[in-house]
Amino acid sequence: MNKEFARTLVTCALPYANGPVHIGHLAGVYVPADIYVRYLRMRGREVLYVCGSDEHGVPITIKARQQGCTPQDIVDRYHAIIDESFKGFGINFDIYGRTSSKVHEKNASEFFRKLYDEGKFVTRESEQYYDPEAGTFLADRYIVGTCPKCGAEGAYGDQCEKCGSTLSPEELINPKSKLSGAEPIKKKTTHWYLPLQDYEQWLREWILEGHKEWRPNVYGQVKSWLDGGLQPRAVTRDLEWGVPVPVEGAEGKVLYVWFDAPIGYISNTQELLPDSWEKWWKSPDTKLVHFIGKDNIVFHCIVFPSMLKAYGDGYVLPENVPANEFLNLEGQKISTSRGWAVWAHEYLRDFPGKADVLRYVLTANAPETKDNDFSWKDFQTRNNSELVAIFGNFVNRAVVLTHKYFGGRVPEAGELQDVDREALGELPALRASLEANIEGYHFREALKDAMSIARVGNKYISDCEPWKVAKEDMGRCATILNVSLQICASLAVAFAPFTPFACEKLSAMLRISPVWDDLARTDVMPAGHEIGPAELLFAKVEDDAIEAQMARLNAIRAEQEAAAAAEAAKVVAPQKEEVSFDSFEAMDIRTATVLEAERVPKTDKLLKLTIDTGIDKRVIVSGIAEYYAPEQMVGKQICILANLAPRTIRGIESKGMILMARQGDGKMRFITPAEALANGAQIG
Ligand code: B3M
Ligand code: ZN
Repeated sequence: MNKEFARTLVTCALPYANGPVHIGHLAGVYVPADIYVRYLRMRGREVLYVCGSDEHGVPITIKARQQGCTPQDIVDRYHAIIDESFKGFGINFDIYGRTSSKVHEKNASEFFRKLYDEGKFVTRESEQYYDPEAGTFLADRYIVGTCPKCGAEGAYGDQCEKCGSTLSPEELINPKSKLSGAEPIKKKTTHWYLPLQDYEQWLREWILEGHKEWRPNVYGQVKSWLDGGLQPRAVTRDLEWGVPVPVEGAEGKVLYVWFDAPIGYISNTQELLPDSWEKWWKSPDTKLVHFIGKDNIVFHCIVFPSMLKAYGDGYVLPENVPANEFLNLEGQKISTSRGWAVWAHEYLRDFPGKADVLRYVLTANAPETKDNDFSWKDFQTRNNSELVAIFGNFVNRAVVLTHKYFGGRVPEAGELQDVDREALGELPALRASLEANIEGYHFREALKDAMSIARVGNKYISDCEPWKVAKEDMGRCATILNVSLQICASLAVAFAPFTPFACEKLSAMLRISPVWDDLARTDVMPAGHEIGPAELLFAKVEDDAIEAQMARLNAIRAEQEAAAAAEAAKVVAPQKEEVSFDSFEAMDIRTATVLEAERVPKTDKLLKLTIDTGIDKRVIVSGIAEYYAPEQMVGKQICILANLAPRTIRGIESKGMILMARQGDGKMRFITPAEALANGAQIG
């Protein structure tokens, strides 16, 4: 567990190239991985940082069909967008490859072939849905129908997006092929399966016994999969888009995307280092760490390791899989189909020069142990009252005052006082804590440690007030600024994994090229060293920027609510129990006209209506004030149940009832004859 490794191989989940990446992806996978890698590099460790686009799978083929282009067009477009976004956030992989590459096709194909040749798969025949018109098997996603759980139309064969239920295509009511609209039929097909149950015991020993230090959410998910008993898992699909199954008689079949995608980590390494990739994948001295989101745990902790185990040949297994939970947006689950997301590339467009701010906020709120929420208000607050008001403000004061009093040269420190020693004395423990937290994958806590250093500095300079001291004791002022500048230098190191752009700027401003071991040192800034002009590290985020983001989200929310209301309106109450004709006949239903209407005092819902029933003039108290104002009722012809037993409501005797129609969302309207009739006309 505490083995010393010679090198670290860090992989990030390969994003599907069927859409841009959003803050959920950044917070869950890429920002934490990047912090980790930057930290290791600063510590001089040998690191390889591998990612790439996942360019196979059914959703890509669906998107291509929707847009009338080829799957290749789709992946080309999104691969470029995603690649660009990562760079914009300073996430610079050693390679950002693609699973549609030649190297990958060959590698994944050979991987399958070796397992196939060695008899590591079992085959199974099963019945699967087939589109007789399109002449092709249908992936679950290609079958739509009515959800058996909630009745929503357009549920997919694997999931209903309305109620979130996991489904199988067999459960759908009125299943239809998305390709042709035809009713799918069942047809026999054969696939290859990896018998995961054969690896169960080994997985138990390796993870449940050997990796108790893994995050509880990861360990717990693995345990519950293992306790539930593993099943053979299909590794091929009837589909045209993907890596062809390299076996005779497998025409029209490709490798299942979750079989080929993790092999993509290896392929991308090969692409980058054709001659030395094995050092990264086959040496026991390599520490492999997979950064992923929680929905990928089973694939990285059970399926891929079993594949590697089956393959043999000394492949390394992950030393840790620090999977994160999910990030919500303004209290709602992120949903790409509904547009409920903050897209990485749009953020970079809307907040130029503020990549660090999002990195900071996503780390401060990282969903490390539970789902967490991103809100624009919190984003603004964290920027303005933490990055700007603490970190930025401290650095700015130290640099500006050094220019003001000492011509931009680091002043010599005199004898240190308690307050100086205390401030500097806090740094080593914070450094140690920061290091332990990053090495233990607790990035949120690590960021707090970095921020604590900024707080120490900010408090120190506020307490010492060098701008006042300068009036009477320049020597003391020099000491204070010397100490402040040393803390600034520590900040340039401590924050570098988290906010790399600001730290580059800070180092350039201080004219230093700090290394990790400069963190917490007190002599990084030697007396006489000339610093550059002051520049702001962070700028305030103004209200209008936040309002613009909220306006976009509010519009989506309003659209969702309108759609939900329209759906609710359509819900029809089930038919009531049968009644006899006599019971119906017993009801005296008639036309009548409203003569006067007024609110019943101290109620929200009740109107007192005086009506002409043709038989008499009478009062009916009705609960329609929510829907009609009194003046809207006067003069209207309505229908009433005339012989309902009288009731006293709020001291008013009500004789009869007004007939109202009520739809699924509760909206009510009174019933009026198609053309005016005499009052008292009988209905029935
Ligand atoms: N393409 C990402 C996802 O589930 C998936 C990861 C593959 S990693 C080998 O969103
Ligand atoms: Zn449903």
